[in-house]
Amino acid sequence: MRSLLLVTAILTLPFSNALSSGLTLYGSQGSRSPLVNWYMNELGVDYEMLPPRPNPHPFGQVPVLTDGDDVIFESGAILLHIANKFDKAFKPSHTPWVVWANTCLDPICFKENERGQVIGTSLGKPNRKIDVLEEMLGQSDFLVSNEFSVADCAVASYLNYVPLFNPDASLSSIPNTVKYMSRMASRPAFVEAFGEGHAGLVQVKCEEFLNSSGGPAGEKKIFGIF
Ligand SMILES: N[C@@H](CCC(=O)N[C@@H](CS)C(=O)NCC(=O)O)C(=O)O
Repeated sequence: MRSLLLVTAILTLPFSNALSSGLTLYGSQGSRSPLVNWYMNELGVDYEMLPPRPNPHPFGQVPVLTDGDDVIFESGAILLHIANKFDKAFKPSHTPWVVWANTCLDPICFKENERGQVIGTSLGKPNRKIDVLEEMLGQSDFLVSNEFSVADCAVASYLNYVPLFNPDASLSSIPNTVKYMSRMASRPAFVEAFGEGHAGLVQVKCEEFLNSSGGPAGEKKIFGIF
């Protein structure tokens, strides 16, 4: 009887490891919080997910993460907190990409009006930084040391929002970046975080961009299976 009670107690324990990790993420799939979900899914970190509001962000925004009593806001800061705490492969050379995504790539990907609404994108138009990124992604599948890292979570998340917010944008001038976007969107942890709709749209748009990029015909044909 005693052991039955013990087994019952164990089986009814809250198996949401979220309770044991002490991490709570506030956000929703329509916001930029999924970039944090993506990274935590990749690492297998458990967390509790709560809706965007009410939340403890000082400006009421999302994403915001609580770790015990600590409140961490700004998506890049959240990624770096998770990296420091849980990612055994985290390296100093990943940090600049996370900061770059928030400070430099964000305004390239999203042109906003004074009310913060996205009204366009500069991605796909001539840009010195994107040209460098395009060249790098022609030589490596990932941003740092040819291994998936938090750097990719930060950068690819922003890139992959572009087709969602700007359905008319053309990225056919940056095929290596487009292939990278597609590779990242095919990762199961990405699909789980952003949702099948978002991931599927990225794939469809990437295929369109590559088919109109004017690259060699053979390259167009193999898209989708690289
Ligand atoms: N730089 C911030 C931006 C946060 C942000 O703009 N969040 C949006 C959703 S993606 C938001 O909460 N908007 C509602 C508001 O500003 O009240 C970050 O990277 O976390």
